Amino acid sequence: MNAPLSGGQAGTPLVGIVMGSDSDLPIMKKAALMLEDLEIPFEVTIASAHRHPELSRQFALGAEDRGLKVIIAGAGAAAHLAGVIAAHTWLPVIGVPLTGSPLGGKDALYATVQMPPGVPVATVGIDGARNAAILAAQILATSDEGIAARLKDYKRKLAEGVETKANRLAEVGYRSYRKLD
Ligand code: RP5
Repeated sequence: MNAPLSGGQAGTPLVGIVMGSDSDLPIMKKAALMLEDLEIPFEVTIASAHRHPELSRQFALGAEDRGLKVIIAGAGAAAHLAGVIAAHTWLPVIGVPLTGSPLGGKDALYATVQMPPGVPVATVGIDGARNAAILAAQILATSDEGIAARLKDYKRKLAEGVETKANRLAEVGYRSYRKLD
């Protein structure tokens, strides 16, 4: 039993994005878009630690053979997906706790981050799908000069954005300043 996979960039996927439900896609899509920007091939699918544990297990067990180097797993509520994936592979797993439940994501945060010793999940902030993609890229960049160069460029643009805002604030003053998009 294999999860049907949807791809991103051309080439063998290096990052696997998996989420607990299609209702997670609006947030998890941000990870996919970030990986696209960084030109990193990835796959995307849905599994569920509770509703379809076998599919989640098979996704994790096959990840290494599919060529994945990092897995990003997002889920909301009692979010055990990232932990279950981490239990079935030695590949680094980045967990994305998601909002949407009546507890607003704190439940997912605790469920994702608080793993037992020996089975870590590198957990980003609530709804931090974009950061998960950047962290995945940083892991890949330790052995890929092209990804490292694109990451450096991304970080340079972030810094330029701060300077642009600081210069504009100095120019127009805090009373007239309007937030930039
Ligand atoms: C979690 O339950 C999913 O990751 C999702 O965040 C939440 C709700 O799922 P749906 O009822 O929308 O399918 O397992």
